[in-house]
Amino acid sequence: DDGMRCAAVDLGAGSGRVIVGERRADRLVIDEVHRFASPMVAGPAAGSWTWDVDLIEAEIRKGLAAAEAAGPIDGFGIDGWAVDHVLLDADFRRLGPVWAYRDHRTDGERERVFAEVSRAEIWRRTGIQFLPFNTLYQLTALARLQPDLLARARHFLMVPDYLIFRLSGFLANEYTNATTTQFYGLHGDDWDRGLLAALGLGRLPLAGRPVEPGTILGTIPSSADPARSVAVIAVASHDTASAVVAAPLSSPDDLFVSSGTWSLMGFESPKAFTSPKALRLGVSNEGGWGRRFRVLKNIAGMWPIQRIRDEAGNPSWERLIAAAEAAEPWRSLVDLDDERFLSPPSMTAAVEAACAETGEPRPEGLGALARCVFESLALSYAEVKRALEDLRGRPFARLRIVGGGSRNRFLDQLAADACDLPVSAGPVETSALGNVCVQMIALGALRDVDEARTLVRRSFAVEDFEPRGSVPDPVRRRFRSVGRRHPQETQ
Ligand code: LFR
Repeated sequence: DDGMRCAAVDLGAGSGRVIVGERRADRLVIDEVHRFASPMVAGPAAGSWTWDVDLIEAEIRKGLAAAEAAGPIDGFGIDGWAVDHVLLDADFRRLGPVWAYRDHRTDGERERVFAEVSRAEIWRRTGIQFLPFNTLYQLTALARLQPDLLARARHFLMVPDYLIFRLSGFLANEYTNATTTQFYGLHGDDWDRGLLAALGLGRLPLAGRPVEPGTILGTIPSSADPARSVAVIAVASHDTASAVVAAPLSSPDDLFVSSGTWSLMGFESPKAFTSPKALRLGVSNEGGWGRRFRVLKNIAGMWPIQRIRDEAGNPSWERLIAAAEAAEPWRSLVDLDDERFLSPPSMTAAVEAACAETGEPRPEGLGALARCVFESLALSYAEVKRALEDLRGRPFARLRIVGGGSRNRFLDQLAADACDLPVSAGPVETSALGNVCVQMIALGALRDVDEARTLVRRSFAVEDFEPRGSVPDPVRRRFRSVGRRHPQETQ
């Protein structure tokens, strides 16, 4: 299987890339053949956000052509951010815009749903964290606001499923992404049609049971050489699921953070945690490759600092991080997981307002603002680490930070300090790597995820950070008191 080449499309909320992964002897070599911006686009109403999926599709086509121009490819797969979906009519035409999960339509929707079906019941059935924008609430909002669209829908697809359909004609829902909808039933291991029916969504046009990651959907002719065929593979199409496939986890005591727009902190487990305690701690049991659950929590991630950077006129990351390093430590703290930071008109103003409300000093200047955000993020990591340890009843021994955010060495060190754990940072392109690995498993070039991780470990260096033990207890206490953490815990 030496020389097998797979093209991985990895879609982040903001940018996408097409990467070719090639097996060369005992190494995996990757080549980024195309990268493009795919920002959220202002939608028809105020505070409304959508995705330009036509642009994303066109960029993917360019990327695949570039991949094939560099040599024949054996397979391709698409992974991307979760939760957002596409509805198609009987003629396979898209119905309405593709709403982005930060759109304000779902504000308050969760609470309206709980009046029909309780949180405890939804939790028992799905084991999924109550994010305000889960597909479930997007669909109940749609049923309320634009019932005609739902009535005309004949196909329901998640965004990566939709793009696979556009590129190949194969229609399928993939399992890992399906679990993020919050209407995938943990117990029946299939869509939870009963839950949907109880919420007036009984006619949502779901195809059969979602396919497993690693399913070869079929083949299409290569655009470079029509005599060759390319396998179209349903990978672990949720980007976080793909990232975890390729995260170089080497012990059950490894804790991961998949660091991108969001920071997803968690661990792998053969069983889901669905106790009332798990509900109280606000964790999620997302589906992973080979039915290994990703027991994790969404933490704000890089989004707030990306927004602040934009609002400051896009200084380089180097300058921004250097300014943060030069600012006074532990001066202003905010709870970035407060939902006010999901989609505010100005992130800078939102941080300043939060500081004013909790009596934290106002961060003066970009360095202080960035430091406040990085330190608050690291302290969130520490809180979630504690919650996950409490849940599984065992401490973690190492934190593995993977994904684009792992390049931020300042934050890696803060994470080590706040979590009091050694940190290994990297690889950066883990989602694309996991995408490639699942393709290679499907095509028989890799045995399983364990072999994939061994290959990743051999092929990509990681950087280690030791904790310096420098987070004073009063800082941790202050952080807990500024946080109106996990609002669902109080309901
Ligand atoms: C990360 C991610 C998270 C999901 C969020 C919204 O890119 O996929 O796992 O909670 O985006 O889809």
